[in-house]
Parts: sequence; C-alpha cells; structure tokens
Amino acid sequence: MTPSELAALHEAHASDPHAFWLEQARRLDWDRFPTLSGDWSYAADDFHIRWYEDGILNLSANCLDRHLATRADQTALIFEPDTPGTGHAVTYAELHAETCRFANLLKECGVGKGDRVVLYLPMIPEAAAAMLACARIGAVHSVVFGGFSPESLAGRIDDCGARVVITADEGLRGGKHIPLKANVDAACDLSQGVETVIVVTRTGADVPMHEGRDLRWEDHRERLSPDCPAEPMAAEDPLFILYTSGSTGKPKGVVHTTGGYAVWIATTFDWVFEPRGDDLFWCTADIGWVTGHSYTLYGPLLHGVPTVMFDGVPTHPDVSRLWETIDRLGVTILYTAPTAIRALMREGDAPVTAFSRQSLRLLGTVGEPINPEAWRWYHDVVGDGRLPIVDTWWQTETGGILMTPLPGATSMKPGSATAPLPGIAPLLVDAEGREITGNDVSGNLCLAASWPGQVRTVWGDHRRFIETYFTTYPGRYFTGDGCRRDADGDYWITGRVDDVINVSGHRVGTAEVESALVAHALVAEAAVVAAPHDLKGQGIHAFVTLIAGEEGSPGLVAELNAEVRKHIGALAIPERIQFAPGLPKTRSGKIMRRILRKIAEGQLDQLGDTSTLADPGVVDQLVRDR
Ligand code: 6R9
Repeated sequence: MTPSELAALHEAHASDPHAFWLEQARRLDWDRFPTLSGDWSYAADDFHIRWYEDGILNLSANCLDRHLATRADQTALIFEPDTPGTGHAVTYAELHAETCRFANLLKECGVGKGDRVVLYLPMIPEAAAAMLACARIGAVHSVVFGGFSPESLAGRIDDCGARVVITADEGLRGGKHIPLKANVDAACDLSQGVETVIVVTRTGADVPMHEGRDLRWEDHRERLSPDCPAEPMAAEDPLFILYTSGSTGKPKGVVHTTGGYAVWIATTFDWVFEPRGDDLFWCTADIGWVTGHSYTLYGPLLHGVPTVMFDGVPTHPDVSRLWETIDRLGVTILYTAPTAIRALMREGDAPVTAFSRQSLRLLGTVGEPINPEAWRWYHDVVGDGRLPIVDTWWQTETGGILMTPLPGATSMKPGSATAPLPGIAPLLVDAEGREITGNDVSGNLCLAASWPGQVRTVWGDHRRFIETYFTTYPGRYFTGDGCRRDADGDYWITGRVDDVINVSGHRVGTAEVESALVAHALVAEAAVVAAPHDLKGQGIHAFVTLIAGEEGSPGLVAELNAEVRKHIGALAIPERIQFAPGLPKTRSGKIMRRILRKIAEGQLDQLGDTSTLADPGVVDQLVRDR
C-alpha cells in the first residue's frame, strides 16, 4: 500500500465511518447486502455490539463456492505433513466437495443451525473441510488444540454443549504420535453430552471404536453427496467459539459472529498481505488458535489465495524445515511466531542460507512481542534484508489484526507493531482509567471504538464478558496488554499486564495453573507468575506451599508437572516449581504477586515496600531459595 492510499483509508473512515464500513463489506458475497454497519455501545446501561445486522451471507460459500466458476481446479490448500514431501494439494472443487460431504454427515447426525460441534484434529485437509462444513450448515465450530488434555477438552465440550466431536485416530508431529482419539474417549468419560464422534484416519493406528457413538469418516465419505446448500446466515449469527485463557477462572468461550468476522478477516488479509495471483501463503499457526482460524484458513480462502496447512514443527526432521519447505513449495508469504524465530535463530544462519528463499516476498510475525534481535535476524537472514516484516498485534478477542506496519506505507521498527489499521482507535490509560495523551508515554492499551471482528460475548456468560473487558475502564474495551507510544506516535506492545502468561505465543491463565497445582493432595497453596524465557518469551514460575510437615523433592515436582499436564496440557507445565514455606501476603491475606514476579524475574533490588506484608520474612526465604 502506498502512503497516500493508507491516508485515503484513514480519511474515508474519519469522514464517513458508515460508508467506510459498508464499503469493506463489499469484499464478500452476500445473500442480502447489509444497509446497517456498526451499531454498538460500550456504556454499561446500553451495552451492545452489532455489525451489518440486516445482512445475510454464508462464510463457507464465500470461501469456496464463489471461486468455483473461475478457479475450481486451482489449489485451495496444500497439506504439508510432518514428513517433508509427503503432502498434496487440494483444489477448490475438491475442498468444496469434501466440505459438503462433511456437512451432509453432520446433518445426518442431527446437527443444525446454532448447534455446537467440537473439533479436536491435526492440521489435515479434513480439518479445514470440517470447519467449513460447520459454517456451511450454520453450526458453531469450537476447535480445541490437540495439545490440550482430555480434561480440558471435556470442559470445553460441556461448556458449549456440543453433542458431536470430530477427531482423528492420531496426530503425528515432530515424529511423535498424539493419541487424539484416546483423548476424546477419555474426555467423553468425563463429559455427559457427546452422542457422536467422527473419526478421521490420519495415521491408521488401531483405535477402539465405540459402537453406536463413533463413526469412521472413511466408512461414510464415498456415499455422501458432494453437494450441500449453504445455509443463509444472519450476520450476527455465531460462527465459532474459541476458548482462551484470561486472568481468572476457567478459559472463556470467545464468540465470533458471521458477518463482522468475515468482513474483518477479508479486509485485514487484503490490507496487510496485499494478495496477488501468484501467492502461496503460509501461516504456521495451528487451527486450534485464532491465528489458524483467521489466517491459515479463512483469510486466504476468502481471497482465493492457496494456503499451506502445516502439520509439523519447524525443527523436524531438522532445523531447515521451514526454509526447505518454502523453496520446495514456492511460498511467497511466511507468517509465523517469535518463539519459532528465536528457536531457529539459535541454530545459526547456515540452515537458512542453505536454501534460496527467493520465492518469499513478505514476512509476518504474531503472537507475542518480538525482541529486536529476533526481528533483525528474521529481517537480515531469513529475509536477506530485502523483505518487509509485518509485526501484527491482535488477540483471540479481536478476530483479526488491529495493529501492524503496512509494507510501503509504514516504516518498520524492530519490535514495534507501529500503528493501528484504519478504523481502529487505540488509547492508553493509566491505572485510574485516565487517558494518557501525547507521545513518549506508556499505559494500558484500550480500544475506544468497536470494529467488525470484535468478540461479541463469552459463550453462556454475557455478564462475564462485560466484566472482563469493559468494566476495568468503563466505556472502553481493555486488551489486557501494556503498551508504549514512542516519540513518533508508534505503538510497542510490552506484554500482558493481567494474570495471563504468554508461553511460546500460547495464552495460559495463572489461575488455571494454580488450580491444577493445588489439586495435588500435598499442596496447600500455589501462586504462579511469568518469568522471562529466552526461547518461549515467557515461562511459568510456580511458587508452591506444601501442607505442614511435607517437603519438596524432584519426585514431587514430576508429580506436580503431571497434574498440570492432566488438568490443562503439556503447554502449561511450569518452567520452574519453587517450594515456598510461605507466600508473601498482605495483612488481609492477599498474595502479593508483584513481589513474586520480581523474584521470578530476578529483579531482587526492585521488590519494593515489603513492610506491609503480614510476614516480611517469607520474602527473604523465597529470595534465598530462588
Ligand atoms: C493473535 C493472538 C493475544 C496476546 C495479546 C498480546 C500478544 C499477539 C502480538 C502480541 C506483541 C504482537 N500478542 N501479537 N504482542 N506483538 N505482534 O496471538 O491471539 O492467542 O489471543 O494472544 O498475544 O499480549 O494480548 P491470542
């Protein structure tokens, strides 16, 4: 985008937001084009968020059917499995047919508009078809990342009331087999409502099938019709639920609706990646996360850009995997996470420079703040100093990208997401909620205005939705992120200021980890904080107090790790468990996390005033044991 094109967009939004937002909606095919754009208020007594409310459309038809006339036999997605060179391409016609078959099977299982379907799948083409099939018949998909434990899966199934689960026999990643079907079986034992489990064959492993409940996809596929009409959906009908961790309690089911989300993904994909006819887009994110929804699947498909579905890891079979794959497939845009970049940077330049990477024209990053060293390596080595980098800041709750430099229009700064996209209104506030104006300032990042891709509610708990995002700073959406606005007015996300830890770009709630730890019979109390980690960005540091008379040991650490793996998943296992005779508490019994954070960070000279603690002595002990 040129600077004047960007200026024109900002100007168009400023002068007539209604026309601006309707204009963005023209990127999609609607059964009925909306006359309304945004209708929202963050005010407590009149809270509502609606976009394009009188519009009618179907997202699956927008991703598939509208390409059939012009590019039916072109590649829609490339399946790139764990073992290089064993994948295949899927055309729009094939993906359309597969989606319709899945949709027809779901209908046979009694799934209709508004019903929830849980997906627990590897990154296989059937996962794309299953998501699109839900969208096609108006069912609400809720994808659960394959790294979550049966217990987490069951919690999500129960929370959204899904009666159908789609899974695979096993996953296969980094040479390791992941027992997806066995996990679903275990989840079904914990949860009441599952009536049907559809099992896709990935590895061919011999998995037990439960008579009357489990269906093998391959047993039905052939007989199912490759046609299924797309259900006309109201713009505000829910499209998907995605569970994400917050400061408190269990993960929340973030609800995105059809019209606004689709408009925002189509719009941001266009502005940020400027798709061209010869593109091959590779977003390495798993569909279990929002980035996988928005930019592995929906964004590229809406634009007719072939997308890579990567079912592997960047270090398998060796640390050249990404670069080898880029050359072999001819990838033009790579969109990945700082944690992957840091891990590969550690391996030196040779694994990168052994490959040409000449097909690349744009690099992107998402998921956590990127440190300037990693940014420079990405730019200088991976991009040969010739490629722009889009450092895109956004969240599960925002649906799509909200801040990023735009190649050609914004000058890049290593580590800065730079500036909001047109229509996005960031503001910084202090602890009391007063807006911080001017430049060269820091504060908590809020958004003053709604945008089409904004989360609409928390599934089953609208009160929690309003409390979580709109009450800390009344009248504003609070992101949970800290942020600096530099002397030029550019934004630098500094990381979460709430009790969310960003481990390798994955959101983990401290409260979830604490409740997993205290589930162990010997644990009296646990407090979990983030500590900086060279590769993961942040690691989890757990302070654990045992019941009287018990002592910590390596064996107990292993048991506690197992507890976290069982209740959440391996991704939440602490980097460090520190046994603590006591935790720093105020006289009213509140744990002083601020002090624990400083201890975990090793900033021992910044513990601050500890005199108000009930027992200041515990801090000295924690520092000694660190
Ligand atoms: C898309 C996604 C959201 C949190 C967000 C922030 C961090 C994401 C970032 C970034 C700095 C970036 N984050 N992108 N921080 N620069 N470019 O990651 O969604 O999993 O919900 O995480 O990730 O802290 O609040 P999600």
